[in-house]
Amino acid sequence: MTERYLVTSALPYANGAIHFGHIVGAYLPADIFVRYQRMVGSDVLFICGTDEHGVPITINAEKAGLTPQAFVDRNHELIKGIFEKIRISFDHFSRTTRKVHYDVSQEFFTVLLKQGFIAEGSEPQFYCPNDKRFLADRYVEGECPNCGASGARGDECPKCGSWLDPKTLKNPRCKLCGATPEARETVQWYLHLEKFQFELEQWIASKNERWKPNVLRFVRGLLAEGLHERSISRDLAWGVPIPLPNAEGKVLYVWFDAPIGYVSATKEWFASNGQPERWKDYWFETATNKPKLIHFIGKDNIPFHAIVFPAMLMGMKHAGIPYVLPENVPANEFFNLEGRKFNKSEGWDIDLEAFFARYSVDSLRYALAALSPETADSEFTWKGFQARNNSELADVVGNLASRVVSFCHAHFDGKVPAFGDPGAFGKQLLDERDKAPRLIGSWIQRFELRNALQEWLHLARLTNKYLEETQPWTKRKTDALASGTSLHVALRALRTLAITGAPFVPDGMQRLWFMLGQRGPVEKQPWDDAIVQIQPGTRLGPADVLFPKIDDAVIDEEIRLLHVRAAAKTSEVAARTQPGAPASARPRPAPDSTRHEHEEGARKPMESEQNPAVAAATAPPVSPAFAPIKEQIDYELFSKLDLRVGRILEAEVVPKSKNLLRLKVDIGIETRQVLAGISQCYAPASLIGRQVVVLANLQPRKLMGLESQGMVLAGHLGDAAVILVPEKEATVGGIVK
Ligand code: B3M
Ligand code: ZN
Repeated sequence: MTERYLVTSALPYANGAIHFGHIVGAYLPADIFVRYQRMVGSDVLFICGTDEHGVPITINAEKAGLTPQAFVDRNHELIKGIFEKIRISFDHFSRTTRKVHYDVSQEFFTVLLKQGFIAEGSEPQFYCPNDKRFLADRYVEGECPNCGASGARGDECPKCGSWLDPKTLKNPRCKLCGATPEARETVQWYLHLEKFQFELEQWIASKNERWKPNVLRFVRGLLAEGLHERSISRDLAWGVPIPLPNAEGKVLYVWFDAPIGYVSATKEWFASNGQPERWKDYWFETATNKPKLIHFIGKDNIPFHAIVFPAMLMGMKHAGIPYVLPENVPANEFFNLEGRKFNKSEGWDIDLEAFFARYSVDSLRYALAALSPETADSEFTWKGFQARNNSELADVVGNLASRVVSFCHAHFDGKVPAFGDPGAFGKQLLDERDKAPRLIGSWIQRFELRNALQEWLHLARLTNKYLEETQPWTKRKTDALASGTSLHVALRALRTLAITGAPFVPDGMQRLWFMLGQRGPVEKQPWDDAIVQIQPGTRLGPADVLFPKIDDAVIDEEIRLLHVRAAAKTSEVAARTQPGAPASARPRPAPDSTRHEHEEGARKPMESEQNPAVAAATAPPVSPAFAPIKEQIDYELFSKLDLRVGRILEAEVVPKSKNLLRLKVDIGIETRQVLAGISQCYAPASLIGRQVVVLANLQPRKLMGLESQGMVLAGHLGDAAVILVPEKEATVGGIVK
């Protein structure tokens, strides 16, 4: 039976560019899953769009000097462009500012209100007397009642990830002006989640085993705490208006309307295809129609996709509208960049334009899928990216393909050679090849892309091993049939690799497909045809380099640039927060431009960085730009310093430290272990071989349990440290004076 799937990826906020963390969380895994489903012949629809409401958007639009609409228009295009580049194959990519979305959202509200799942209430909310407005969500900031971190917002704490009730914030401040807000009574509408507690528990219990353990754990935790009503309206001008006469100036909370975006986008898609009723095939569950709804998201979106939205859908069902509940919510964990969270405002990110100018989409898709944070947080490292590309894609798969195909061109007339006796190893390889599509497919079906790729790579590795053993290159002169048979077996395996690799690395696999003399789009091949034989005599396409290698120097430069950019941002922020800096150079007292709670740096932001206006008013004078000159010393005292030119031999991060590197430095006369607080500016590997200046007669000191035998001289770039190096290569061990 053909399965019917509606696959969604979290609607990205139209609030700026997206980064690898989002891609690996909600978009790439969904795309791979969908491409696979298309190849197995499922009836699958892949839906997404931009989430265009909410306070972060109004705040950032204001900051950019744009209307919210102009701001989201721009970001919608930006985000859409990125998805196209990464070849995310949505069937439809919509927006939550379309009319159809307003209509569907208001319908949900009206139905749930009628059913008594939404009710009106009134409660005190923060109101800023200066700005004369209610402070919804992120317009108010304070300390988190759970973890104590500062910078918690009215709705969420970026530090511990908890879902907050603004009333519980400690020391609340207005995000706009820094004033202490007061509580004022205001009318709101509440979604009574507690009415779904039992139904949700039953439903979640039925998901045992089939859901990822990390998601189940999270959802069970929320259910165990007990659900209660949540306000789903806000006093704002931007959003879907509450469709009631007494609701002037009130809009739906963004998290109420956003998931409805999946429904409205589906509706819009079919309406634009002249089939206005067909959206129901994907959203309504009946005796004869059982669509499977799958939400791909990052872990910070779990409560909304596994509790709130299912509750809303249940409420619609109670009204006789047979919405289907999610079949699965395969949420991924967080994805970091070189040990820190992606954070654009801290310069800790990767410019996508620049990235795609240099590297292929395939290498990115492959590396991200292979590193995907399926069960635990994981990270993108430049070296890891290079290793995946060079030693897996290029060496194992690309090289195999070009070796085999070029040899056939050179010695078998550019055709698939005849097939003789493959021998025991050949039989084993063909056997494994026959099993591979099913194995790879079942991993994808279980959302385990890393395992799927391992299986794929395993087939390529085995093929390489087989060629090493059978040596068609040397056998050609003595036994042409045996040589041809080995190549033939390898070509069969390559054909299987092309089809089963297509959901992951679509461009490379299309080129491989043509290299193998096959026609048409590889993604249109039925998955099961991955084991169809390749016909002897088939004319092969020209040999091609499928996956170019990436040089060490290129990667070292990326690492260096990342650190330089981050340090520059740090010093920019530091400079702007100096009391002497012109007011125009200071950041406006508005929030950062990051889209996601978890993007904010691991580092606790300085008070002055979060809200300079507050810092300037309340903090004691901050350190001036230049420290005063210290007391004079005579030459004799200076000459007591033993400064020498050294060369770094080894460098590694000191585990658990904030910014320490353990260096081994050759200072001519001996080798020293020196600890230096410079890891914010340097990747350890980029330091090896570089010259530094070492204070060699400083008393040894223990840091983090390790002895530091001297000091490496450094200057500062904002908060970070940069090493001082001789202008030209100097003699190692030479005295500095
Ligand atoms: N826009 C949050 C996010 O991008 C939110 C998702 C909505 S999904 C309905 O992580
Ligand atoms: Zn204010």
